[in-house]
Amino acid sequence: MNKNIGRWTIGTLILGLASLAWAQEGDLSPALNFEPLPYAYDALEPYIDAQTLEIHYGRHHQAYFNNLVKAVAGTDFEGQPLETLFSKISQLPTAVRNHGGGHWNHAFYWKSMAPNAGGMPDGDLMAAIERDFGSLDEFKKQFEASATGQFGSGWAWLVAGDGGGLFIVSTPNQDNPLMDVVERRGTPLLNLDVWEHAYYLKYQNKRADFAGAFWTVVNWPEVAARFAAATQK
Ligand code: MN3
Repeated sequence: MNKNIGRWTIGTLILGLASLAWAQEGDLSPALNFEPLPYAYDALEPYIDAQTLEIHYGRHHQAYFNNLVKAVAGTDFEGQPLETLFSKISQLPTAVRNHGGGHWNHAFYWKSMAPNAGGMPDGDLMAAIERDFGSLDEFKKQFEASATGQFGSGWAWLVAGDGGGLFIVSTPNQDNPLMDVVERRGTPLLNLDVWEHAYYLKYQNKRADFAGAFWTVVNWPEVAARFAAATQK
């Protein structure tokens, strides 16, 4: 075979495969994007061990995402933003609620944490926390109580209501405060996964220890940006 033709054929094949891979990702709704984890698996050590994070992101979150893609494929819901679906989730199939929530909640959770984070919020967010909970310590206490008190699997949330007032809720399974099935809806600012898969390898049954140590990795600048966006609506 002519060497140049050989090179050309291999080059075309590689380009073809690359564009095929791109097309498969690009064909998904923009709302359905499985984003890379924003840090390395060991980046949240010692709070979250690398093995837990790898399994949590690579298997649990990936499975919610894959199942969500299957659940909406070929339906009217395909291509609609998840936030729109959540606002009428009581009328949609359970698979969309469970896997849509599962995907959205985890994507939000990864960004709620950061390496070398923690510390304290400041500015308008801190002022709102002090206004609505009395102090940062009291807020933390109530948030941890919500995380610990959620029976079975679920999430704890800090939420901004319509008027910008802050409140704490917990939700079962993969529900979230954007869904029309929760008692009190609002804009999520911060969430903590209290499914056992989030902590069991390191903390076993000690969910309270896991919730208490959460503050060492909370990405307060991200929470503040969410709060600013929520109050500008
Ligand atoms: Mn989880």
